[in-house]
Parts: sequence; structure tokens; C-alpha cells
Amino acid sequence: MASKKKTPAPTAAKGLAAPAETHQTAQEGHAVLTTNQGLPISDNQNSLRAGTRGPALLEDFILREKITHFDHERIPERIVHARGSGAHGYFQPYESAADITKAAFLQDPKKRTEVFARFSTVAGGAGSVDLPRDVRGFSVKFYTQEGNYDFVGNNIPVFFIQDAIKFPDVIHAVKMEPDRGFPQAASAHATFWDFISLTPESMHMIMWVMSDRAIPRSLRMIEGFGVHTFRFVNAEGTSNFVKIHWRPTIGSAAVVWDEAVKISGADPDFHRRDLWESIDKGDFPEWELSVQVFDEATAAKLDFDVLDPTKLIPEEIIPLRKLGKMVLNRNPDNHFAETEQVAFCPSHVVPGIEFSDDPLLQGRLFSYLDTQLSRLGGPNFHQLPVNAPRCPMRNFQRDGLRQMEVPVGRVAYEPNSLAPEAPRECPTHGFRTHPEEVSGEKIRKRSETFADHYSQARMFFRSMSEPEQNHIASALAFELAHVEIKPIRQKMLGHLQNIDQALHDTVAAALGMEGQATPIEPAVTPRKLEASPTLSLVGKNPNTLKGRKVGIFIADGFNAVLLATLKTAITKEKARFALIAPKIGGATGNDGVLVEADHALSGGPSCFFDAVAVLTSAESCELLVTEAAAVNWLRDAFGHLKAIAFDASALPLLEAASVEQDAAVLQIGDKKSVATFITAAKAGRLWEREPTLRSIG
Ligand code: HDE
Repeated sequence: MASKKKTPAPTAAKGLAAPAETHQTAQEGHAVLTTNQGLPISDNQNSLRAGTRGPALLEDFILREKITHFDHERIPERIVHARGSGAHGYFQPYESAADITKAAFLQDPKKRTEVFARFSTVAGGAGSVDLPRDVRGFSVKFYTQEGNYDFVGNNIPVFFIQDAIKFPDVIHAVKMEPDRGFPQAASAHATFWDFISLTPESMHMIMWVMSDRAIPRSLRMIEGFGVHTFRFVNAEGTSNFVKIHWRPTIGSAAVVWDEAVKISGADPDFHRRDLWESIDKGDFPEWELSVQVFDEATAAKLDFDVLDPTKLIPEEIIPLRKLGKMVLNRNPDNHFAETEQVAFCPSHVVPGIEFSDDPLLQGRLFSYLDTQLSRLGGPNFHQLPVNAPRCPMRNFQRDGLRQMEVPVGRVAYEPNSLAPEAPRECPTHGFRTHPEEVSGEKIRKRSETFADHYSQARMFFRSMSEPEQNHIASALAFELAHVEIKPIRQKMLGHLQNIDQALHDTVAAALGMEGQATPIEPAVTPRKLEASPTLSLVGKNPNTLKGRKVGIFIADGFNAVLLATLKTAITKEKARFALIAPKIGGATGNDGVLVEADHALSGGPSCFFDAVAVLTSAESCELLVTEAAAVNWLRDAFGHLKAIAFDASALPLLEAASVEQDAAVLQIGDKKSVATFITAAKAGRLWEREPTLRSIG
């Protein structure tokens, strides 16, 4: 179970020295409230004023201290990835990876390394919603015995651009437009598509961000990718290239777009809440860490450049080697102190993990430390508890804003003869860069090997299942319909023609712009690559309810035995359930027992759940058919392609919601029929239903 910690007394904040004396308690069982200087406060309800109805006095230093601190509570939010959710946990290797890396945390299957993970959206501000169409950041800080290793990746294995110098442009283009200040957290606007239409290297990434990957069901279900090629180096000094992957053990799943839109309104914190609640309930999210390992000779044989971050290596070509598992088992104690102040940096590596010459990665190695200086107010942010290494940290760096330590002694330099006990460099264990020969002209020029912008975009699209292809087409149609400038839409249609003619035709038809594409001449003629079925989420559907949530709608007179059967069956699958009733007070079963609800109908829409069940009675159903919220609840579950269980009395509600009975709309009444429903729910969405409801996706 998640550890339940007591809220520490205000005077015993972590990282601060304990007060010399504990204050006498004013009220039984409570510590005394003090100012930041430790002065006991007698009245926290009234400011000091001249007479009970008179003006406030400047003298009130207690009021001024409190308000001043409050006024400065906010720090600059991250320029990108501002909205994030974090958790603590550990990483444990399956076996030693000594043959490929000397990284200490990957050697011993018995050893757990503490981690802090943060998942984020990219475009929106810290207060934006969890479910825009967007890339998700996937960062993990490993507090290893050799210092912190930061994995700073995304849930998509490729990126928009090939060179760091273009990053401010792509981000400015996707962020809210600077004159009008909207749209927030959305790529569906002119400046984003203007930039993209002029940037053919983005096309592969565009296929991914228009796919279901960009609207994940849960942060617990996203994959993670290092994007760039990295190097692993073993103790003998042998270096290999690696691509780093994370896979959730409960499988990946996405919501459908209409759900994403509705969830954003009904629960803007949907992902953050889901992560928190799962950990809180002891249902710990887990990911397996894997690598694709390849040497320089293999890299040279691939039909693209491994230094190009807009390309991936299909698993069918280089399979994944599993290294170990991460388990997130503790929620943050304080969102600001941990999730907000955590500072990830791709240049935080440990011996055995190094960089490649990917020009995007090279720029990132500079950017993250630089951004922390302004975001966290100076060069000492590594002293914040969430950032501090768990192994000893000793050097001669001194002073600076927000210095929290008190370094002792007169020696703050090296070499020195005055402090024999002071730290020294360590030629045997210290970090050494793998020697790599480098030569070349000083030049601003992209390698010719980066020029094929469409082949992998096409491969990704053609590796998708039919519903996933439909969703890409429909996302493109939705996004481009928000672009009021026609030539931008026409250029995008030109790019789509280079990716896949059928995709172009569907989008052009959905936009009502057939025959209007502006042809785009590709730098390299797109090739027909083998499909990579492992890229399809639908293809990898894990057939499980583990970690999923079933919404059970109950109304007065519901069959209490059936509810109990359903609950048992759901729990057995390691899934959770929530009860929804017309009113939060609950509903009374046919056994006369009142069962409290987790959500009132208005606060628990069916889009929160992976599958649903409806248990009513003839009388209560008669009322529900005239209640729009109840009808929509069911209609949405059907429209979102979910498995629906209902008892016979709920049939009129199905009719009112135009819910047709199909392979996943199942009447339940006993254990056997409940088992059939569970089987349907485990299969995930019923994709065959989709074409009967929407023309594309
Ligand atoms: Fe980032 N990125 N990025 N990025 N990035 C930041 O660092 C940057 C890129 C990623 O949970 C910033 O601390 C540049 C790729 C994640 O705190 C900033 C370039 C990938 C996070 C920055 C990239 C990422 C960030 C903003 C192009 C996937 C959130 C705040 C050269 C591999 C980390 C901060 C967290 C955050 C710069 C491209 C992932 C401004 C210059 C590619 C997951 O430094």
C-alpha cells in the first residue's frame, strides 16, 4: 500500500534544521503556529488595526510577512512541459547489463535505485487541462550511487525537428498566438500549421501527434522513448548505440477524441488524479525499461541516419532488450516542492551512458541547465531535496543565489595542499567521455542523410490498424479546419499526398477541398518501407482490465446481488469500479439497503471509465429515460465504443439513448453473463461499432 505519512508540523519542514526547542502547544495536540522567524503567533484571523473598525497598521509585521510570502509563491513555469504530474518509486534491473554498460544501477538485479518520474504535456501552461492533443513528456530521475541519471524523453519516439536551432520556432508556433493569447494547449491553429507546412522534416512526428498516442487514456499507460540515439559503454570501453524505450506493464490505451474533449471539461485533472489515485490505492504503475542495442556497423547499414531524431528503428529490425522495471509507489508529499521544482537535464548522465552527435540532443545538453537558472532562481537548485543526489556530493563550487549549505574551511579550490581531506578527482571511477574521432569542416549544413522526410511518416501511417488510420485522418481534418488561412491547408494537403494518397483523399474530402492540394516536391522520393505492426496500439491491445476502471450506474431498486457479482468480477481482474447514482447520496437496492455513490450523475460522466454497467429497476428507469444526463451517459459510452452491461430493467434507457445491442452491449443477470461482459470489457473498445457512428474516426 502507498505509504501514508503524517503531515509534518510546520516547524519541522524537510531540509531545515530542527528548532532548538519545541514550542509549548497552545491547544491540545497542536504545534504552535509561528512566523518564518519562529515567533509564536497569537491570532491568525485578524490583522493589527487601529480600533476594531479602523485602518490596518503598517506595523503588522506578521500580516506583512504572510502576504509577502504568498505574493511570491509562484516561480516561472517551464517554458515547455509546464503541466506535469509526478511520483516517487524505484527501478530494479532484471539482470546485469554489464556486457553493454558499466552504469552501476544496471548491474545488480537485487539492487533497487530510487527514482522520481514526471509526466507532462508540452504546449499548455501549468494550469491547463490534461487531455489536449499533445506529446507527453516522460522524465525519470534515477538517484544512483554514481550520481543522478536523468532520462528526459517523450511518449513519441521521434521529434518535430532535426536541429536544436529550430526548437524556439516550433514551440512559438504551437503555443498560444502572441498577439491574441489563444488558443491555450492546442495545436489546432494557424501558426502551428503554418510552421509545419513549411517544415517537411516534421511529417513523421505529425503522423504520431495526430494519432491516438497524443490522447492517452492514462499516464500509467503511456510508452516512453529517449528519441535520440544514445551510447552505452561497458567497463572494457566498448561502445554501442542504444535507443531507449519504456513500456507500461498494463499496456497502452488511448481515449477517442470526443472523449478527450468531454473529459477536459468534466475533469481537467483527469490524468493527474488517475495517477494519484492509483498510487494511493496501492495499484502501482509499472514500466519496463528496454533498449535497442546496435553497433556502428549496424547503424551504417540502416536506410536512415541514426543521428536523425525524426526517425525510429522498427522493433522488427532491432528487437528490444529488457533491462528492468520501474515501479511508482509513492505520491509526492508536496506538488510544488517536488513535481514543480524537479529539474531534469539530459546532460545528467552516469558512467556507462553517453550521448550521440544528434544535433537536437546536442542543443538539449545546453538548454536544460540554462533554463533552471531562471526557473529555479540560480545555480544551487541541485540542493533542493527532489534534485539532490542521494550519493555524496562534494566539490568546490561555492556561493550563488539560494545557497542552502554552509561549506566549512578556508579551501575552496583544487589542487590544494591545505585540505588533505578535501575531494580530489578520481581517474579510475570518474566519468570519462568515450573517445570518438571527430573531424570536419566548420559548417552550417544538414547532412544529406537527413533528407528523407516522408518514408517513415508513410511507414507509421501504413502500420496502423484501420480505426487508427481513421483517427489520424479525422484529427488532421479537425486541426486543419481550425486554420482559417487556406494556402496553409493546401500545403498540408500537398504533404499528405507525399505521405499517403488515400490519407490525403480522406482529409481533402473531410475538409471539402478535393483537388486543391499545393504539390510539395520532396527532397528525396518517399520509399515504400515494410510496415511495423508493433507501432499500432490497437495491434498490441493487452486484453486486460488490469488498472482500468468500470463505471456502474445504479438507480433505486437496482439488483443488489447483481451489483455484488459485478463488483467481485471487476476486482478479480485487478480493475477498479466507481458507483454513479442520480444523486451523490446513493441509491437503494432491491434489498432495501442504501448504497452511497462515488459520483452524482452530473459529476461522473461515462467518459471517465473504460467500460460501464447500468443497474436500474423498472420504476427508476421510467424516470431516467426523461433525464438527459442519464440518456447522454449511456449514449456516450456507446459512442465511445465501450462495453456496456445492463440489466433487463434498463432496456428502455438503452432505447432512449439509441444504443443498439452488439457484441459489447450485453444484458447481465447472473455470474455467467457478468463473465461474458468482463470478457468484452477486457477486449477494450469495440472498433467495429465505430463506422456505424462516425464517417471518419
Ligand atoms: Fe525539452 N525542454 N527541449 N525535449 N523537454 C524542457 O527544460 C529543449 C526535447 C522534454 O518534466 C525544458 O526544465 C530544447 C525533446 C521533457 O521537467 C527546456 C529542445 C524531448 C521536458 C527544454 C528540446 C524533450 C522538457 C523546459 C530541442 C524528448 C520536461 C523546462 C533541442 C526527447 C521535463 C525544463 C520535466 C523540458 C528544451 C526537445 C523532452 C526549455 C532546446 C526532443 C520531457 O530546457
